[in-house]
Amino acid sequence: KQLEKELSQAQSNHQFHLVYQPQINLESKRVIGAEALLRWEHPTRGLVPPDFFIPVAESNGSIVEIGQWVLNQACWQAARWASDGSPLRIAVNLSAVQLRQETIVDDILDTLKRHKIPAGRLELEVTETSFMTNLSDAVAKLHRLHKAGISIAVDDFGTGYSSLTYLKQMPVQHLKIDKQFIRDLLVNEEDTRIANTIIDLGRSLNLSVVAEGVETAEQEYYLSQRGCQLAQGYYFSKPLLPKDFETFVKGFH
Ligand code: G
Ligand code: G
Ligand code: MN
Ligand code: NA
Repeated sequence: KQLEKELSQAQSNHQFHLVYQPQINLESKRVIGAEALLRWEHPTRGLVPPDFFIPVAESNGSIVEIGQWVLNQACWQAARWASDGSPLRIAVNLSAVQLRQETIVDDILDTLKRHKIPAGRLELEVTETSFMTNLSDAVAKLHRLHKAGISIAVDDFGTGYSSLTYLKQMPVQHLKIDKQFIRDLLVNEEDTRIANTIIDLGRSLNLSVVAEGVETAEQEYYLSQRGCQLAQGYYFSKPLLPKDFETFVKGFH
């Protein structure tokens, strides 16, 4: 309850900020974009992890407003980077609760327009659970977003109630292999097989595959040899403040 009250004031008290984790193309070894991740700097508790406060925001509905702030902030940042000569793709996490909002598609398209961001520059990360509550509604909304040029990624792929039916109906372009399968990729044979299967599924459905949580050169090498095109993780960089992200992009090759 106390946390809920503090969360409701976090936005007006300017306690939120975004960090950006580079996404790397494993073939070209270039930074192709960034995932925007929300951080809550609490005056006394310090940095509150999103895994802790996002579920609270989802259950009381405040994620709708917070999510709109995130999208707006990420688009503002993307516009700045574009005007500085680095037009990067920005991936933003979209909660299932946000996707259920009636005005969500218009809200997203308005935000892009306001910041003059081409729709192709935005990627939305949704989880498999987002499809479950109302499949036809989710399909319709994602189709509208996709038609506008926005790309859709399935986040944490393999951890939810994955059904290949969803993949068939959804206008999805990217699968993100959850970091739990990458952690022991080269140690646990089951994880190796699961990662291989997701990479092969991506290839056969013509979806690009992003490995999350890549922490070692060996993991990067394996994934790149196995045909996984994109990766993010501490091996390349942790999520960074905008200034540090810019420095990272300049120095990465
Ligand atoms: O940044 P970190 O890896 O600690 O994020 C933990 C979880 O919080 C991840 O599942 C991530 O998707 C989620 N998360 C981070 N930022 C956002 C956000 O802006 N919106 C939503 N809905 N989830 C987020
Ligand atoms: O669920 P989602 O993929 O949106 O969340 C990404 C989360 O993973 C963020 O909280 C981010 O800080 C974290 N993360 C990013 N790279 C790594 C990594 O290499 N290892 C681990 N353990 N976590 C990571
Ligand atoms: Mn994500
Ligand atoms: Na994930």
